[in-house]
Amino acid sequence: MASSGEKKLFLRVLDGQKTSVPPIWLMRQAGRYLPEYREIRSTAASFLDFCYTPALATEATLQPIRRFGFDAAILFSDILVIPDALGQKVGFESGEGPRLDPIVTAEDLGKLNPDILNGKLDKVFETIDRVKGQLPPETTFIGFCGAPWTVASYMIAGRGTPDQAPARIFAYRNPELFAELIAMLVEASAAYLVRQLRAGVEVVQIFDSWSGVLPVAEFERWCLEPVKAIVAKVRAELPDARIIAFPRGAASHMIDYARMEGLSAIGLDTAVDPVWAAAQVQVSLPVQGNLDPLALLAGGPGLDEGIERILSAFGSRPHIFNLGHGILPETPIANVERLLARVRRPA
Ligand code: 1CP
Repeated sequence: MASSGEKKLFLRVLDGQKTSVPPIWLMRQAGRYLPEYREIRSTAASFLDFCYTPALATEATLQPIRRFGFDAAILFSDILVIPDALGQKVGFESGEGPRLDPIVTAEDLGKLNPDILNGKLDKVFETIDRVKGQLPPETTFIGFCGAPWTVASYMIAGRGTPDQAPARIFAYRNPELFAELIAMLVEASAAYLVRQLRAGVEVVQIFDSWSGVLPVAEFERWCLEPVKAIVAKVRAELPDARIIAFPRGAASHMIDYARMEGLSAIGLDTAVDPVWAAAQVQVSLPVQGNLDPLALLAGGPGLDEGIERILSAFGSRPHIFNLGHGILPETPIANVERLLARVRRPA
């Protein structure tokens, strides 16, 4: 790591420092809005093959850094490599998203192999090793996993859905079985994040992309408690681990997430009012977010106003600039350039 005098901008903010210009990266910053990604993507038979080919995953991780010089690179992979490594059948239909053999019965669950470090993810760790050697010295390296509820919701439904209804119904009807699945994912995710950190990522983000669909009791049981358990397990092994949590759509429950022990930053989704968040989230916890991906896609004055609102709300606290959810494939490159120029303009 760089000596303290030259600690990376992103890490300074995660360690609680307020900086005059916030570090910036974008969720899903590698991907289809980049022509250079589309070009290499077409060389792999399937999306999972792409993720498990270190040369390709390394290149996809580095592409947005080369083009834009973001302050952080995020490992190119997917949250669904966990079910894949557990032994569930996972595939991606081009243009339509993931398809998994759904978990329906106790027997389906019993067939999974809870040992996540069984070799299946070795190519991911090899990618981390390769990227680490090629990142510019000022760029921070982020690893990630999906939160147990979010990953479980795909494991039960077998695909993306508008509101994760299949997993919600399953959890109401079979709470004990669902709790077993969540417990398995807590263990697997903690082991996976520790292994990523040991391989060379400097920060991990836990994506709870579907935390916003649950009522409060279920939110506490299936989102908050499992993520708390992961954070505690990772920190028990690696006390200095830096961990960002992103509870998308959690609305005011976001505060419960933000108060959990051991987080380094909280990711805010598009709908969170930055002024409200600046007042509610303890100043000691850095915040990350939360420009509307559609404002970035649209460009123009709407984009400029959105950027200014966020910069001004978080101007006096540690802040990492990001979107409130992933960048959309139709986003013009010029708008990303404009965003960077505005965020990084001299104060
Ligand atoms: O066609 C393609 O190239 C595949 C599209 C794609 C990409 C580029 C998928 C399929 N996954 C990814 C990469 C990815 N996914 C990254 C790494 C790159 C980066 O951020 O730059 C990350 C962090 C993810 C995480 C991910 N996958 C999440 C959590 C974040 C979020 O956006 O909410 C989720 C929910 C997934 C599942 C998934 N994988 C892919 C798709 C299309 C989906 C969504 C499925 C759905 O709900 O319909």
